Amino acid sequence: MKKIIALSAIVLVLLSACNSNKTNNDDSPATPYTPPVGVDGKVIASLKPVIDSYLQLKNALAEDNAKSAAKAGNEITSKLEAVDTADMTSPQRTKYNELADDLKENAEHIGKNADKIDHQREHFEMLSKDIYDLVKVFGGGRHLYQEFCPMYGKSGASWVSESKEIKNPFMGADMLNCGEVKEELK
Ligand SMILES: [Cu+2]
Repeated sequence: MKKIIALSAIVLVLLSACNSNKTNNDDSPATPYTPPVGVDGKVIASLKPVIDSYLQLKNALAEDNAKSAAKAGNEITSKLEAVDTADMTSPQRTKYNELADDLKENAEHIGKNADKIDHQREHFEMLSKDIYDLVKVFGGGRHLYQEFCPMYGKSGASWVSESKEIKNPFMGADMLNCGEVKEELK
């Protein structure tokens, strides 16, 4: 009996650690999207496919689909190569080049590990940080959100999403709705 009580206590703690999946289905943005001031339209247009592929990757991981994740990872790599840096300002280009190197490295690892979803998720965590920084500088071409899951790794992990509805790319079906919206990215 004691064992059962102890076990249910553990289960309760685990459940409450993840009770933040407030159902917020209001996905209709109140305001139309406006890109950050000072970013050239051509740059925004060439970065959009990178964000598209990132979101595909994020959704594939949420579906525990390592094969689609690998495909999206490879797409990120090729889309990054097509980004228009000529129309960036000098500080923008410096920042972009810095991020692009890391983005490519992590995207390549994800592309090469179509049978190792845990490994893909490790790289996705790093990739997501750089995507967040990229969106902060250049915008994401649409309304985006930074979301956070406290259950992944040692101290939790963040990702970027097109939806306020949590579909956790780090936990997949195990804890699909675990997480919360941390920031609306503008
Ligand atoms: Cu790797």
